[in-house]
Amino acid sequence: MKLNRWLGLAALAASVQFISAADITGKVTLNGTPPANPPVKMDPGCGALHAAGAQISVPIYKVGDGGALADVFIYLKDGLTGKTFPVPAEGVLIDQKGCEYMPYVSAVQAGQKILVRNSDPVLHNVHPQPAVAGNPEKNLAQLPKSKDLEFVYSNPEQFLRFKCDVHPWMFAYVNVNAHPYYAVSGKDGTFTIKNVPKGDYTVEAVHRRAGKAEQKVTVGDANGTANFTLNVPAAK
Ligand SMILES: [Cu+2]
Repeated sequence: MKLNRWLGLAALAASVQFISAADITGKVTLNGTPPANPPVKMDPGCGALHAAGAQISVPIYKVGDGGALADVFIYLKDGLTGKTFPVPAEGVLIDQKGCEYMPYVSAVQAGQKILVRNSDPVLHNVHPQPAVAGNPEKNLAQLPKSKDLEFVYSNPEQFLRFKCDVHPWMFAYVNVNAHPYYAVSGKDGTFTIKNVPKGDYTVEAVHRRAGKAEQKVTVGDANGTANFTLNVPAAK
């Protein structure tokens, strides 16, 4: 009886500790001047979906005021070993609009649905090209305004590339993460990783071209902070 009660209290304490959580917030800044994003020359069908004379480019570097860097994937690199997490039932949506993938960079939990929509009046061909073994490559035509396509990846993979075989400028990158503690930086470079359990972590920030950086963060009762500076790589 005594033992049972003790076990009960221990379990309660463990779950309380796990429930007790705070956010990790921060900002990513780019150091240096990045190369210009490559301009896109759309075909007439896609071009007609944009204002006349609109300048469209592949958004490799999205840099805001003071070097604020968007589309950086930030996640807890370690500190969660041995823990498992439920997969959200709701999927993450990528829309094809004006012959661009929106958003360009996103993130899901491994096993979570990625929904790809075609809001355009033209045919797209959705072609994910995973690089991690066990994540299947697919290649599916999608008629205008047809049903959303669904993709699921079981294995973590950063910047898993989706391309369109009809429109060679169309790319999207999805970060498939092992657990729910991640974020993608916004236009102002900021991010929030929500409800992180108390603990000591390594937080890593990764950009497709500007590389990565990491730092140690402790999450207690108060929110943790992690600001990152990434560097424009030296020209080759
Ligand atoms: Cu397309």
